[in-house]
Amino acid sequence: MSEYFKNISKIKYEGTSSNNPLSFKYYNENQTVLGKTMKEHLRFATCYWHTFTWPGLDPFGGPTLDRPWMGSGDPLKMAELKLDAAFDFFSKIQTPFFCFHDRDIAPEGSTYSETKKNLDHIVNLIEKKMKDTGVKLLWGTANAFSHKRYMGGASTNPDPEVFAYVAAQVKDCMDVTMRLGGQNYVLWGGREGYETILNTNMKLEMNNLSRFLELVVEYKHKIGFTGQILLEPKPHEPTKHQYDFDTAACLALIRKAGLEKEIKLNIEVNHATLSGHNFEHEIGYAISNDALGSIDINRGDTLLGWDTDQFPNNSSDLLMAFYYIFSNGGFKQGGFNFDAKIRRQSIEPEDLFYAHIGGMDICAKTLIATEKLINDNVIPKYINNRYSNWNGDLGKFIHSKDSNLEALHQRVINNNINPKPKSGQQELLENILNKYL
Ligand code: XLS
Ligand code: NI
Ligand code: NI
Repeated sequence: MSEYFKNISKIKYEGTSSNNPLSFKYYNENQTVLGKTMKEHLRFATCYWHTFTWPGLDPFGGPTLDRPWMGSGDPLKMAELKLDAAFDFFSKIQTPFFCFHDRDIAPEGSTYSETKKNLDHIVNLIEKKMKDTGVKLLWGTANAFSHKRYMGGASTNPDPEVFAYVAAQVKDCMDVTMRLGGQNYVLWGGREGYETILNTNMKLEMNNLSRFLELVVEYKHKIGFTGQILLEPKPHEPTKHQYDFDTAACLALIRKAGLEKEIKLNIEVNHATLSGHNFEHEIGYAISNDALGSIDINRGDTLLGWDTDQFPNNSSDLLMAFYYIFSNGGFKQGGFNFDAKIRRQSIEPEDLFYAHIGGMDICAKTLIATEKLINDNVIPKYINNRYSNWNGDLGKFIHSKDSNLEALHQRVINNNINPKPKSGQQELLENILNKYL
């Protein structure tokens, strides 16, 4: 037990009639939905960075979150204190998983070897905590963006020494992720992009990024890591242009490296919206290309143009994405990571609980609605009907070896083809969907 969360006990399901703010209203981990328990379907993870490492800074103001492990003591002792608080939190909120960056859990030292020593020290303690609490690791990742050595990018840096440095860091982080039984390893570019084309060799940078992906996959096989390797799209922030802009751009990078069988995607709600898409578009695009690996569940703010990383709180933002995910079998190795942070005025320990409770409840509520939507079979009925002619003669002919532009030209003339437009029925479908929200 940690001192910090000592006044809060394990959060229980109490249903919608409860007025206890420290209880779940919808998330009932053992409730069966679509043939599995909520816990098995949702595979929630708490993230270490926003929840335990972010001190409440914004570009105009310093830290607002007064946490015992953010004091000025010995950094390694502080990391131990943070670890106690984190595992106490995981056990009380009951997300079965957690996620981390190497630098969230252990501080950098003055040399690479010292940094590695710090990491190993903390990982030994994490291993024990995981054993004692049963909390598992959804994924690990390397922070290759905070330190100034990465200001010009990591694998896309103009300096090959930075490439070598991030390669070393990712090797260690993959080792640690594997040792802790991580089910995925995530690569988020951070600064794998550029600020101005005036100083940038784009072709070289993109080739280097491709080489980096190759090295990661090669190492995965070398050590026998059985988790998924995931790339996380984000259009900008911190850099102006990022090579991993959205799902489509990431798939182009992965295919350029010939790694489409090896790398899948970790899709984040707020990154989807920043790239000018909505979450369901990014999910649908990934699933249509067999590339969905896991999700970072959060939300942005339609009035703010940056990554606000708020906790999700609205079923209508999530329903169609959930529908896509769960009508395609849900996650096996992936899960729902709360890559989300409380607002900087939410300074009490309880605020961290309210945030996660709200996020878990809205996902549970949406999952229940998704079950009904899937079982009622309304959407496939409309979609199948809309595309049904593709099962007919002409549809089959178009995909056959005998078809070509001339043959199709001939058919239009011979069969007097004259397509009649049909309604897309969008408003009707929106009204139907409303019944499920
Ligand atoms: C930042 C990203 C980051 C990744 C992990 O915007 O979402 O948190 O998920 O590096
Ligand atoms: Ni984000
Ligand atoms: Ni993320």
